[in-house]
Amino acid sequence: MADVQRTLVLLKPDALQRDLLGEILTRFERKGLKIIGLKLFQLSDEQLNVHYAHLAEKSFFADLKTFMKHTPVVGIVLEGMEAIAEVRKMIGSTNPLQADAGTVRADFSMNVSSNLVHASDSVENAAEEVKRFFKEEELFAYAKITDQYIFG
Ligand code: IDP
Ligand code: MG
Repeated sequence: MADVQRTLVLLKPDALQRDLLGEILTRFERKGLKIIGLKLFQLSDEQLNVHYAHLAEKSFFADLKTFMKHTPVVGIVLEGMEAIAEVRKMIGSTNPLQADAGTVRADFSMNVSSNLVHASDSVENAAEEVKRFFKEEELFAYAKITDQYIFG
């Protein structure tokens, strides 16, 4: 049985600068993923230290944090069946040059350090990341008349 899951997406400053916010959000909408949370906000150094803690020892860590603070980012919480793996599939591999055609990163980027989008990669990380960037009152559970067609 497929689980209904929530996952955290960030549209990075390069997506904002390149006017790709709507294009990327549209792909998730078309898939049938439900937008549970959505906002524009500025990332802090403290948030990035936690969010990218697994990369703290990398040579590109400082540049990554600077890049992520260039402009506000769009935070999105999406709900859907197996949403965590499905959204990772839709965004493609970390390095756009290795991402499959048809994914966001392959279709719109050629550079690992400006790969347009973040998405949670596990059940545990999704739960932590949703909490990291969204307050409880910023998340919405609601019915859509299309739920029966999308969720079965
Ligand atoms: P992910 O975004 O696909 O989950 P992670 O390994 O978690 O990939 O890396 C987080 C982000 O750090 C990447 O999306 C990318 O922006 C940046 N990054 C990862 N590897 C490199 C690299 O080798 N050079 C520059 N930036 C990198
Ligand atoms: Mg990651």
